[in-house]
Amino acid sequence: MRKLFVMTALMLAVSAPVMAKNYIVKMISDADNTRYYFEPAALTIKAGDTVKWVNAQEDFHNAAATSIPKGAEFFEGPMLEEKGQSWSYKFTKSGTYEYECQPHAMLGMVGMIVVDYTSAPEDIETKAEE
Ligand SMILES: [Cu+2]
Repeated sequence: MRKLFVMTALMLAVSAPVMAKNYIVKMISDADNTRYYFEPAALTIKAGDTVKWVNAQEDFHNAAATSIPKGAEFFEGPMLEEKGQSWSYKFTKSGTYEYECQPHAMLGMVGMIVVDYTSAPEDIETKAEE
């Protein structure tokens, strides 16, 4: 009986679906110090997880991919203009994603999401300049 219980528990553990997680990245404006940044700027997640970018102040921000794992999608979130507005993206392909806030990229507002593992250099696709 005990053996059966252990076997059943093992089977349940193997077949239980892995719960996808949700992460939040804040978009922060510190205009007094001319600092615009994502918090956290770097995040490691798993394939199937979702990242939600939240505008922390009344300012313009978005999140647009600049380099992605080959075969993934160059995501480009809409411009968020009000405090509390957010945009979510579900990462399904493993590898390294780099992104920027387009209005503040020149001020260093960039971020990185690593999904499962860091991409090898030859597996990264960089967005062509527009
Ligand atoms: Cu910004």
